[in-house]
Amino acid sequence: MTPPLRLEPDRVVSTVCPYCGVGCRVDLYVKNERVYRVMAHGGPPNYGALCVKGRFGLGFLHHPDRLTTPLIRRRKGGELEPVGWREALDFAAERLAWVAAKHGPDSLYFISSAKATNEANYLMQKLARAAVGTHNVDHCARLCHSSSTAALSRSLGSAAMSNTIEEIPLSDVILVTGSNTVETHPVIGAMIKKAARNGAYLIVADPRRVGLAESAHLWLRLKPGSDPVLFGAMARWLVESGHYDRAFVEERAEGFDEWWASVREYTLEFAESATGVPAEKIRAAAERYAAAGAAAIYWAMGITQHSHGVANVQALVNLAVLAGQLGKPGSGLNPLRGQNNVQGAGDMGALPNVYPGYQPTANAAVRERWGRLWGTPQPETAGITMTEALESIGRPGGVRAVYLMGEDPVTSEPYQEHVRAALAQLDFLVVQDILKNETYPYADVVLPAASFAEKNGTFTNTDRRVQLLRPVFEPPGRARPDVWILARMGTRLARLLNRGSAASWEYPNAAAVWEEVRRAAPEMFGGISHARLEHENLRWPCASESSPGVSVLFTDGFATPSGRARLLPAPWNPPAEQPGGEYPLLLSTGRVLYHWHGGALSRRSALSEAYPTLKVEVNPADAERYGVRDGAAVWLVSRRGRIRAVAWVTERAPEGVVFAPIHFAEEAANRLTNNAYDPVSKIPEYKAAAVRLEPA
Ligand SMILES: Nc1nc2c(c(=O)[nH]1)N[C@H]1C(S)=C(S)[C@@H](COP(=O)(O)OP(=O)(O)OC[C@H]3O[C@@H](n4cnc5c(=O)[nH]c(N)nc54)[C@H](O)[C@@H]3O)O[C@H]1N2
Ligand SMILES: Nc1nc2c(c(=O)[nH]1)N[C@H]1C(S)=C(S)[C@@H](COP(=O)(O)OP(=O)(O)OC[C@H]3O[C@@H](n4cnc5c(=O)[nH]c(N)nc54)[C@H](O)[C@@H]3O)O[C@H]1N2
Ligand code: SF4
Ligand SMILES: [Mo]
Repeated sequence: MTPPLRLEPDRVVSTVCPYCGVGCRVDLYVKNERVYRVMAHGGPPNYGALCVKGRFGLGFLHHPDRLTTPLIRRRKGGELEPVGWREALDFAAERLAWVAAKHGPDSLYFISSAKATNEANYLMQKLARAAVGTHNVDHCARLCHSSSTAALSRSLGSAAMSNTIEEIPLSDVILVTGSNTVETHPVIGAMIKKAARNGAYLIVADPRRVGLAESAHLWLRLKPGSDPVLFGAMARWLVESGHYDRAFVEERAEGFDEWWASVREYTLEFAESATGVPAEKIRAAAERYAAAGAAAIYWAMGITQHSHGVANVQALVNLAVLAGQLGKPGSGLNPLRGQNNVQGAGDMGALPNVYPGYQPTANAAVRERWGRLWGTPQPETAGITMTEALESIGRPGGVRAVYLMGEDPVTSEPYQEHVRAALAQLDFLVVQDILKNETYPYADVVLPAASFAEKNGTFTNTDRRVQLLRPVFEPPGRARPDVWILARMGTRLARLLNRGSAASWEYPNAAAVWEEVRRAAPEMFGGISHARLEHENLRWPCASESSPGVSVLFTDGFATPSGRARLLPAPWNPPAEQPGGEYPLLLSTGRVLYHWHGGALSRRSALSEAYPTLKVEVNPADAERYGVRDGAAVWLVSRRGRIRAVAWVTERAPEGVVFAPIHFAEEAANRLTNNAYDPVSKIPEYKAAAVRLEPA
């Protein structure tokens, strides 16, 4: 029950929304130890705005499914039973150490969390690298922007958004592609719509008629998976017609000849046939984009989540470089980061190939430096990605034990049945979460964590803004902050595996962890302290206490070894599974405004009443072809499984494509999806599987 709004709060605490990467500042109004109202705090990054999730989505804090006590399963097949912290931590550490001793450190895998703080992510990768001695650590960015990271890092040397939220009004042209911004980054979506009303030219490239397509001056309804041709043809046309930024390319880029050879075929006519977008619109989009004083590209999962996701991002990078749309306010490349702290989890080195601050694990001098810092030698063997780890379970030399923090692979990884089979084969699984999610039943140890509202620490939003959390409540029952748990696990594993000193795991609080991050990655974080964050807004890179941090990236050079941007071919390949025969439709999966991923958080809040059932978008022509009525129950069937949903017959979906939201664990979209991966980024192909539609 929501008490009346005029209620006098016991206290109002200002903190950060736990849902998306916009990182809105929120004021939580508390009465009788419950949040009864959420208001925007004012100021950046959200300037008074909030979406429904920030406002009405925090009910999970008080939900009966909160984990409140540690649990252990003494024997496979036995029950989970409540125990004290000491017993749970000893039990987990002894078994992890036993697997590491018997099968080697690389038989362990550490899944960190983009929902957890920077400090917790730092400790998770330290647990893997220092206490155990493996680079086997990753987080959900693998399923998300790994394709962006791969392409941006090799071409520009840095993978973060090059512009900031404040620069949205400075762009003359905004190109949004593969991002349903209005529903997934709603506050940024509203800012883009406002910019379009105030004179910016808005181009949207998306197969679906998503919210932003309605506000666009130009909507390019491309066929799913045809992005390299669309953006390759735009870039090719700019060069052919002389509209590209020749001076920029000559002074600041390299690789032109090889790239040019790779787009030979991509004439406007060819692009029209491959993408379904009229040549005239492609030409207009290219010319508008290149002619703008400042033009920014925003993208998300429609670009990255393909078995050729890296090529998709590369095509955007090439376009920006050829048009010279980089390194100026309002002009740049902007991967919209999804989770509240996915930027931070990467920054903290919760990735198999980099230490905190993106220092490469492949570099011996870097490894030596970290070895000195932590007082324990660093592994030379490269780490594997989270998706590779999952595929390796049950195979010779594969992963045998997993430490999982704040991630729900049963709902979020592709091809659910094979994920369940893999988890069931593990020797040992630790689940550290705030709630009973879908993966929890597979756990051998459950460690109850404190939520964002019950701990200290920092989140880094999509435009590199590091923000301080403030505790609103005590954690429920015996739940403890992730940092508290990981530090104790570190002490135990370091001792059992005889790696480094237990003293290096003594942290009185989250701020002490952050101080270690500052010392370890000074160019990025040296100037940022918890104390400064109390009253200042800071972005990385921020090297000194007197610096306010950097907003626009690449103003005077790229972060590549040569300082130049690298143009690279972006080959076009179709999705791994093509519609046809028994499975004539293409399934695209994704999000709606009201819900969050597998629903662990949002479906335990008032949002459940606002959006209670799974609806799949079906184009009217397909509805007629397969005998499906609007509002009727249907089956979606792929080679890997089937789910039941309600049909929403709508022009939002293009003909031949059905769109299913991922938020309903009991009818999980990932029962249908294909475990095909991009060869470089190892991202799953969530945006293309072959399915059929049946009336239920
Ligand atoms: N409400 C809500 N918001 C969220 C989340 C959530 O669960 N719920 N999750 C957060 C996270 S972690 C993330 S990563 C972001 C994701 O944010 P988005 O990427 O905006 O979310 P999706 O629903 O996956 O949308 C993908 C978009 O790509 C389009 N698309 C599909 N296939 C193609 C293609 O082949 N080419 C192109 N160009 N476009 C295509 C789809 O039509 C859709 O508009 O959202 C974040 N925000
Ligand atoms: N078919 C399909 N599948 C997809 C996608 C898609 O578009 N289509 N998108 C992919 C993408 S982009 C992403 S990011 C993933 C997301 O997939 P997940 O990261 O697995 O999804 P979440 O529901 O956000 O799970 C986070 C877990 O963290 C827990 N949690 C929340 N706060 C805390 C905390 O402070 N501490 C701890 N320890 N736990 C906490 C929650 O209870 C929840 O169990 O899904 C991927 N899966
Ligand atoms: S836009 Fe994102 S950060 Fe802001 S209130 Fe909504 S979910 Fe929270
Ligand atoms: Mo994501």
